[in-house]
Amino acid sequence: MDVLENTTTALRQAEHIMVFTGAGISAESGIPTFRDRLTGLWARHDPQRLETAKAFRENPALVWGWYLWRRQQVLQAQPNAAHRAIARLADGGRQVTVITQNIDDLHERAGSQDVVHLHGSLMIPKCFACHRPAELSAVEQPVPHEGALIEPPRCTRCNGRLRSGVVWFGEDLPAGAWKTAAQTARSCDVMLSIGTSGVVMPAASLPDLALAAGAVVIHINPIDVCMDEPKELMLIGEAGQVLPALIERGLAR
Ligand code: BV8
Ligand code: ZN
Repeated sequence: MDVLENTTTALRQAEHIMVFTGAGISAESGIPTFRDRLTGLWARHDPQRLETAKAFRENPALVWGWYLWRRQQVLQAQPNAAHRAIARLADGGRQVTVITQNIDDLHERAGSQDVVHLHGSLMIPKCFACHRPAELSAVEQPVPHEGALIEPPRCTRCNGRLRSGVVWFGEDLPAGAWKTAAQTARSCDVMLSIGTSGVVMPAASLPDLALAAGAVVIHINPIDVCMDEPKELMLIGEAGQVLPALIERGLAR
């Protein structure tokens, strides 16, 4: 049987589907990924200078400004056909768990429920000192351009600086999020692994956990990221092009 038939059969027979996404699923919404050579964020920035607590300590205005700029991009973006197809997947009466590495809210805006954010969210800043969540709406600041230096607002409880609510390199993942993700990987029948280069750990170990537990893992990516394990399938293409047709076929039982 060919890959399309295998993926359709796996989806039709699945009772519990894990959807695991990376930056690639938001690429067609205009949100830059990290590693894509020309357009990726890391082609222009060193993540160690912007995505660590040390970077924030050394230059809070640069890091705060950078996350405000990225949040502004997300607010100006729309969910794409891939996000919408995933939201429709739950209509088929199956259990669908969305676990994302992304810090945008495009899955939620497309209608997916209970999305698990392994690496936090751009939408909920918190205090760097006491970790109290803050209302970003209370600190709206216009971001003139990428790289703008913007002094972070202060925590109303302890006067510490506010920081982005994302997980930086060297920081632990939210305990509940990682526990849910690992449990889901071990119990799902099918994992759709969409738009991820599989580099950042421990998130990148989730497809291996699923394969080790006997699930079928279907990768969707313009680049072949398959490790050629027996129950791995590779659909080469952009998520916005591939997913809608795959979900329609998979939903029809
Ligand atoms: C941790 C939020 C325990 C922030 C992110 C030394 C010290 C400490 C830790 C480490 C260390 N060395 C290594 C580590 C572990 C480290 C790590 O993995 N580093 C890597 C660089 C090797 N991990 C951590 O630090 C994690 N914490 O380990 O805690 C600990 C604690 C203390 C001490 C030791 C250990 C925390 C990692 C979380 C980092 N935060 N995001 C922000 O966004 O600014 S990571 C960020 O990068 C994303 O969330 C995502 O996870 C990752 C990027 O990966 P992708 O999403 O896959 O995106 P990428 O651009 O790479 O790929 C896009 C893909 O899409 C490509 O394949 C492309 O082909 C494809 N694509 C493009 N277009 C489309 C498409 N696909 C489909 N359709 C399209 N249209
Ligand atoms: Zn505080």
